[in-house]
Amino acid sequence: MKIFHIADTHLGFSAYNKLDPESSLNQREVDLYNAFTQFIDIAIEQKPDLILHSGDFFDSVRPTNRAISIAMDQLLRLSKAAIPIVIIAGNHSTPRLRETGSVFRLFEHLENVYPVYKNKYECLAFPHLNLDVHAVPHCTNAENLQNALESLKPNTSVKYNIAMLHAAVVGVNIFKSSEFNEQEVKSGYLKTGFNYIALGHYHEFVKVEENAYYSGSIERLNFLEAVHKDKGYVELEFGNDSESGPEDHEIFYPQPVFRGLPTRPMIDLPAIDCISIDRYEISNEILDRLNSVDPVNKIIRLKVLNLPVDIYKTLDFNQFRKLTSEALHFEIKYQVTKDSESVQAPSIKFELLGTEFKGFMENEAVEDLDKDRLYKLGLEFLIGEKEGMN
Ligand SMILES: [Mn+2]
Repeated sequence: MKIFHIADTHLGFSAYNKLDPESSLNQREVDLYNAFTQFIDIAIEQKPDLILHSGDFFDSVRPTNRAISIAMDQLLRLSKAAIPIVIIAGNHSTPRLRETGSVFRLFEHLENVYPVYKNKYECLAFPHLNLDVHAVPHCTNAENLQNALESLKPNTSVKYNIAMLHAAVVGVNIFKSSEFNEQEVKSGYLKTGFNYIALGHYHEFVKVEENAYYSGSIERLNFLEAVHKDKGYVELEFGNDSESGPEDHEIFYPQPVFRGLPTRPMIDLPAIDCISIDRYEISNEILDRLNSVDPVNKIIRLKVLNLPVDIYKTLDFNQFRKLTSEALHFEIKYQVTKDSESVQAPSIKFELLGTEFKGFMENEAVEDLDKDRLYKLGLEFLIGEKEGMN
């Protein structure tokens, strides 16, 4: 028996300005569709007995029509190939209000597609595999989550028990991603009685317990993920000795094999700390860094720290841009300093929103934009105040 575990496909995610030349859609949006479609291609070819999707199927609670239609197309392919897939809701796909409804309801109409999204634990039986899937979706409140976790118990009358969970597991190691509505689960709930626990939420393939793994996301969604080696899915092999029951031997933990999917390169160049170099060499240092990579179709960032404001004003931004014009996305993050003190030092006390924003704008380096106008527009958006207009 072969099982695939995937998670955090974030369909509908988009970023940066470049468009895909073929479809004229946002290139990153297309990248994620492509990665997901490639996974489905592999599944159709290899015919696993079951696919587990551990949440954040879509990037948002209200996916676009396009994201929904691509998802439906791909799930239909699995459905027609009679490959069952269980999908649990993650924090990116759980509406906070019941009235919002869930897009996962649509999936209930597809044969072999089992969405779990109702704020509670559900057990799905696959008798032909002698297997139960115990699924805990993202829950909208702590009480529902607690109830769901307490229902999470292996069924001793089947041979295999698999649990699914979309959460930040907190134990010896902490697998959080610092999102607003992530739910934390103590590692004690990852019980040893399950043959496998398919986790979602943390975007890197990682072992959490002997029987519990995050499969990670299928693309790098921000620069924190630039260091992640590979993106893909997990393949599990359960052997074919379906005659003996679970009480006959010790619990079996399959050895997961990580399978990479092709992703777009994301490079966070080594940061330049201007404190450690001659101030008149800063521009050359930046150029050296930019020349050290082939930028074509890549996502690249460079951080320049402790940059004196007078040097910042002399930098040739056009030259930097030219060097990286073939990148899918390129950004330099400048941390500018005045009078030898960093202006981005964190302040502990928070002022009124307008005051905070003013301070932020004063210290933020703005390239090629009318800073004054940007400040006024920002203020208008943030607090509806039109400064300087009577
Ligand atoms: Mn996610």
